[in-house]
Amino acid sequence: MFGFGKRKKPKDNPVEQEASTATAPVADIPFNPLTIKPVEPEQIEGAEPADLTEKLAKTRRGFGDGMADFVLGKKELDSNMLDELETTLLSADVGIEATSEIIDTLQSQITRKAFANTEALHIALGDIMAKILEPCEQPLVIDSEHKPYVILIVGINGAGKTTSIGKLAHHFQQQGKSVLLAAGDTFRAAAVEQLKEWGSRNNVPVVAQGTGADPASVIFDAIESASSKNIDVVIADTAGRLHTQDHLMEELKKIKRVMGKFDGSAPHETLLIMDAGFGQNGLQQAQQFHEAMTLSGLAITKLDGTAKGGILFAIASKLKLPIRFIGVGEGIEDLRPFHAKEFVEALLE
Ligand SMILES: Nc1nc2c(ncn2[C@@H]2O[C@H](COP(=O)(O)OP(=O)(O)O)[C@@H](O)[C@H]2O)c(=O)[nH]1
Ligand SMILES: [Mg+2]
Repeated sequence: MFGFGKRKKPKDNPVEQEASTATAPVADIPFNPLTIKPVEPEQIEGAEPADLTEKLAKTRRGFGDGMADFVLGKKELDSNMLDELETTLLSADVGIEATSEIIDTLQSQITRKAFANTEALHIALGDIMAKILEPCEQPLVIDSEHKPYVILIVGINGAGKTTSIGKLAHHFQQQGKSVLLAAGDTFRAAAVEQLKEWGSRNNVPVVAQGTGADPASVIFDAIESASSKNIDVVIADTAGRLHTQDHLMEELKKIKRVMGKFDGSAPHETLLIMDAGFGQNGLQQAQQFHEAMTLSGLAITKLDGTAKGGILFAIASKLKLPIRFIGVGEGIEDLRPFHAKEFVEALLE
C-alpha cells in the first residue's frame, strides 16, 4: 500500500485530544490575524488518518466487495462473469463509457487467454481501472511564482466547499505555506461564521464583510491584504446557490474578472467541489461550471458516505479534468491528494 497520509502518532492520547478539540469553544483559541503560524498537525487532531480502504467502505460494498467475490470466488472465466461485472460497475455510477472500456479490455484479454486464473484477472482489472484514472492524477502544486497563489472555490450548496477550504488551509500549512481565507459566500451569515471557525482552528486570517456584501469586493480585499502581508496562498469561498443558476454563474464570473484586476493571472486554480453522492447528476453540474468558469481541478467530497465512488471513473472518461483531492470525512485530515492506484487498491484489495 501507499504511505500517503500516514504520519507519526502523537504522544498524547488521541481520544482525549479529539474530545478536547470537539468541546473547545472556537472563541477560546487565540487568534491574531497578523500572525500566521504553521500549525502542527498534533495541535489540531490527535488520531492518525484512517486507512483509505476503511474510508471507502460504502463504495467498496457497492462494487469493491462484489467484484472481489465475483472474480476471486469463481473457477471459470466466462461471459456470465463479465455481465455481472458490467452490472456492478454501472450500478456504482462508473458510467457507460468507463464501464465499456473496462469490459472490452477484459474481454479482449480473455479472448487472448491472457489469464491463467481468476486471480490474474483480478489484477488485470485493477490495472485497467487505474489506467482510466491515472490521467486525472495531477496534484495541486502551489507555484511560488504567484504570490499570493489564488484558489477560487466553486460548487453548489452543501457540496463541501467551506469544509474543504478548512482542510485545504491545513494541507498547505503542513507544506509550510501561509494561508489567508476569503469569505466570498456573503449570501448567508452562517457561511461566514463557518469559515471564520475554520480560520481559528487553523490559526489563519479570514477576510470577511457582512452578509450581502459584494463577494467580488471581499475577495479583492483579501488578495490585497494577503499580498501586503506576503502570504503564500489565498483560498476564496463562494456561495453555491443564488436566485437562479444563471445568477450564480454571473457572480462567479464577476469574481474572476475582479481578481484579474489585481493579478492578471489570478485565479491560479479554479477548483470545483463536487459531492460524490450526486453520482451522474454531478457530472452535468461539473460540465456547467466548467463551461462558465474554465475549471482547473476538482475535489470530490463525501466519498466516505456514498456507494457512488465509481463516479471518479466517469469523471475521468468524460470530463478529463484533474482530480486534485478526494474528501473522505469531516475531519481536518480527511481531504487527501488523489492517487489513482491507491484509490483502486482501496476499492479492490
Ligand atoms: N462525510 C463527509 N462529510 C463532508 C465531507 N465534506 C464536507 N462534508 C459535510 O458536508 C456538509 C456541507 O459542507 P459545507 O462545507 O458547509 O458545504 P458548502 O455549502 O459547499 O460550503 C457539512 O456538514 C460537512 O461537514 C466529506 O468528505 N465527508
Ligand atoms: Mg459554504
